[in-house]
Amino acid sequence: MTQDEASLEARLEEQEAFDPPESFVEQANVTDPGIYEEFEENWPDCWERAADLLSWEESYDTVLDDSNEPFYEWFTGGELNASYNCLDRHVADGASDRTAIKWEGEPGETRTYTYGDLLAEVEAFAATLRDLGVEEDDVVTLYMPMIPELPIAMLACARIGAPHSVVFAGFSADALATRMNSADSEYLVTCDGYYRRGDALDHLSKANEGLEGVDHEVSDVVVVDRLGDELEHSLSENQRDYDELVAENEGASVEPVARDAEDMLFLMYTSGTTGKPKGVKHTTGGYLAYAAWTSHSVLDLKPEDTYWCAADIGWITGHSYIVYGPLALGTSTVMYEGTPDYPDKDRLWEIVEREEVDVFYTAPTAIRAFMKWGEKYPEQHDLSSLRLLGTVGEPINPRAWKWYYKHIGGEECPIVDTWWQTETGGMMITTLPGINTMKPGTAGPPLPGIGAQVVDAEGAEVGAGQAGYVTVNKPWPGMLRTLYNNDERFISEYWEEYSDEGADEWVYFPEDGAKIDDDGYITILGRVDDVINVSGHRLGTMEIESAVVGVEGIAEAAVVGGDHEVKGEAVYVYAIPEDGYDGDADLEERAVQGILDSIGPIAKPEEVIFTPELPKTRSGKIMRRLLEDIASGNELGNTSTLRNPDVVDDIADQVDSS
Ligand code: 6R9
Repeated sequence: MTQDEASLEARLEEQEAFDPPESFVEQANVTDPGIYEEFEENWPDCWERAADLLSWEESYDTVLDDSNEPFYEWFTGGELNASYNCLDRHVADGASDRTAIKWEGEPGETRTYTYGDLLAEVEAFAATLRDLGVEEDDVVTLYMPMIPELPIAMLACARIGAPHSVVFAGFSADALATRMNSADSEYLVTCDGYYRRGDALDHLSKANEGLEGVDHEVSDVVVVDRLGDELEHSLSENQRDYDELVAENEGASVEPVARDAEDMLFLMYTSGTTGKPKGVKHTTGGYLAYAAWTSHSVLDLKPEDTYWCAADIGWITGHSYIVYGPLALGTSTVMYEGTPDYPDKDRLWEIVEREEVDVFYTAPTAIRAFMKWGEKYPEQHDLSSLRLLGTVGEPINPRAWKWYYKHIGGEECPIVDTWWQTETGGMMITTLPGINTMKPGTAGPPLPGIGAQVVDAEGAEVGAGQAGYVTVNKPWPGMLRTLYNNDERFISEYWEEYSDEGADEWVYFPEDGAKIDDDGYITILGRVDDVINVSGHRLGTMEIESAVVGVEGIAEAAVVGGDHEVKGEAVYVYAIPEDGYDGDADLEERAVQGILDSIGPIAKPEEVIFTPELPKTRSGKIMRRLLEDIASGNELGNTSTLRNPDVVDDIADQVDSS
């Protein structure tokens, strides 16, 4: 490092606030700081600004209907179709030849779908779904990796008014079955396999195994042939080849079905406090308007941009910010199938350079991995096409923020640190890149019109510098409407905690801890429930615990998150063997396998620690906090109030990091 570079590095390390570069502000979609006040004064009608980004088949009568709180309804009386908004209207505007999706397979092949191509294939697949018997409001499950047929299938479902439920391809067969059962879904679209770090992975066998656990009849299953001859697979009687079906319907014209604004667009399962995943319901009007609005105002997307959100469509980030938001705005969106380190650790930067990506959105866990690999990888590439960077999924530490700012953004791109959730549909707390000063490690103020606050246990706002909990005291268009078939759980999970008794004010509780500063910037501290965040993926510890306890030979288990340099948090399992299984050499392997079978490799534990007892309070509660500290290698506080303080040292001795 030269002396100049060293002093630059030192300056960067100390700098606590960064203003967006002039060159960015000059071209930004939203630059008037008055927008905060405007939304405040004009609430809820301010949300017409979001709705105006869409084309409505029938215009709405009411912006917000709050007659049945907390079952809010948005843009009621309005009718629209999401696939029309993402495709037809751009084609009608003369953008037929503009790239809609630029896909890159891990082995390096690419496919470009223009808006015209995408519309044609979506119509052909929509016709196929109809041939298979899919009707409006039938839930279609899509168990697919990052291949173009996934967004095609999503948009085809949207076109005919059939809600989709995408199940992340990394989830296990059991997880697929649980979600299909919960949603009574009779239709499945899947594929033969996909590539991961050079290997062809078999996906169809997993899908088939999952189907065995489905408790109702499943109609024809559509299988995309991703791997060709790479992996032999045979289709059973009710399985149909995607390419053949689409070829049969080539040139089909399928009118987009006019959906009520409040009709379900999709379901997305996510983890919560209990062992059962929750089916989050999102709607056609509010969700799409919100995804488009935040893509416009926060990601600053423009139709001529090439934009890349390096997430998986199997999670909400991919739904809102690979598919619906960018396509609603007519932007070109990049999709990449594989891992960032294959064939080498510069894969993403190679794509950014080649595709001249303008806006790039990823997770802090990825940034920490890039940092660990070193700046020599981005340095091999010209990243000057980038204009804006974003992060999502977990808190980003200032050091990773600054690394991203300097080595990826070349100190010329603002960074938006966007806090939101599956349930919120889109971004909620973040700076607006054309307006606000950025503070590394701090997401920023709530977006205009968003009533996010930091409160204490009683619901009173905390003062600057103090920690508390995030709440949201006003509804917003992208919010979940309910949990599928479970209005009661919707209320108990999200509203009961902070809403008044007999509620004349309803307050949404996202279960995140946070603090707030003098400028009203919110720093998210992480989940306060039994959810852990592994590499930006949300996992329920209770789900993992029930998988472990289901293993023969395990009597009791506690699962917690421990700090991890790259993943943010990692899974630690503490388990008590049943009598007679103590010292069983296979027990650990079976415990791990139990987790892989019930959830998938994302939940694979860092360590399984066997112990004759778990540390418990005198009232018999497992001391999870203590187990977290042990896993994280933290100093352990006073343990004398435990019923069984002796077990603590035994356990701590076994854990690698302590
Ligand atoms: C979009 C998404 C939601 C949880 C959320 C919070 C954490 C998300 C964050 C963040 C700090 C950010 N989270 N963004 N924490 N800073 N910018 O990730 O949805 O999978 O439902 O997870 O992720 O804890 O509650 P989801």
